[in-house]
Amino acid sequence: MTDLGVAIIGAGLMGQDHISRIEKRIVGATVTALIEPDNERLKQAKCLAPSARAFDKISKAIKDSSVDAYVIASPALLHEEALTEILLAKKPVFCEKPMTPDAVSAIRILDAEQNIGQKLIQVGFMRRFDAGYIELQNHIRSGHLGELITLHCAHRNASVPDNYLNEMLIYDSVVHEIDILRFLTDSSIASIEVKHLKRNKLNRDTLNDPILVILETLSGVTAIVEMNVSVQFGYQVKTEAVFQKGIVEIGRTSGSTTWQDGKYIGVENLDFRTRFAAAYDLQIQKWVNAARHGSIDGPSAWDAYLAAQVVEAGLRALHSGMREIVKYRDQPEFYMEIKEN
Ligand code: ISE
Repeated sequence: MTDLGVAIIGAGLMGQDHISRIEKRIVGATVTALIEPDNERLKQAKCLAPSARAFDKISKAIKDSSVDAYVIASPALLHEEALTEILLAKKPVFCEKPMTPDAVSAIRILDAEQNIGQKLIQVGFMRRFDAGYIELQNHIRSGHLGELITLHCAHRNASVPDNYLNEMLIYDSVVHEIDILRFLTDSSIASIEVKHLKRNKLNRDTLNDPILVILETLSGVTAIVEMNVSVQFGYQVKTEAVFQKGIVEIGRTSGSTTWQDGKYIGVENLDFRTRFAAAYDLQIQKWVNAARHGSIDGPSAWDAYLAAQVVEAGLRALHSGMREIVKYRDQPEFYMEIKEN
């Protein structure tokens, strides 16, 4: 079987990371096309995928016979237009999170995918492919520790770029906890509340960080999330799950510890690309395997829509300081039997 020819839309940080994994770490796919308006980024991307051809428009890549599938890693505001074009061409597409910036546009994508009649969109909630989260889900499902009571989550970034807005704390960062809480508990999120913690004054004045986010599922599990994007020292995503009969902790810094000269030293991740490297690889490998048969193997557009509804309530909560209730539309039959990892 020949490799799946993949077009990368958006060759920034994440786009380039996906190019490297498709070219060097996974099997069955090759990057054949690049769609990136910024010349510098395009040049960097070409170094990672020398045989890929550059296109200035998605419509031109769609007409090219070397392109079988798409990875969208452009800014979220551009996703809807790209997804719509790709769906019309009936091609498989992996779309980075958030799929769209709000629930209304997510619904338009759901409608478009249903009109095509084929699940072609897989969404980049990579935590679902992380060994720690999968293990924790198994603990919860098996019930051997009794019922899950609560989750204490820490989501810490060393720093964020200047274009990172306060709202991104919810739609770009906490969106991961929003998706993974449903994955872990098999229950939808019923409400969300946001508290501002003491502001880290090392931040630029306009960034109101860190925050504490309280998510509650329909089944009654509460997750308390410290969302902190300016910890300076490195990148951490950790969870402590409290059960009736025990505790499970995931996400501790892994790797070796060295004892030397009266000190002990370990190395911390600097960003998500290393912390979740194995999860990203597995996610894209599974997507490639499924895309070759015109299907998906991971979070769907429906999962992205559910997250978008919680994000909308979260944005209200960020500004109101109140507990906001989340409402969803009914799940269409079309999205009912999706094979997940
Ligand atoms: C970034 O976009 C990600 O998706 C990372 O996983 C998250 O930790 C970070 O906060 C986001 O900005």
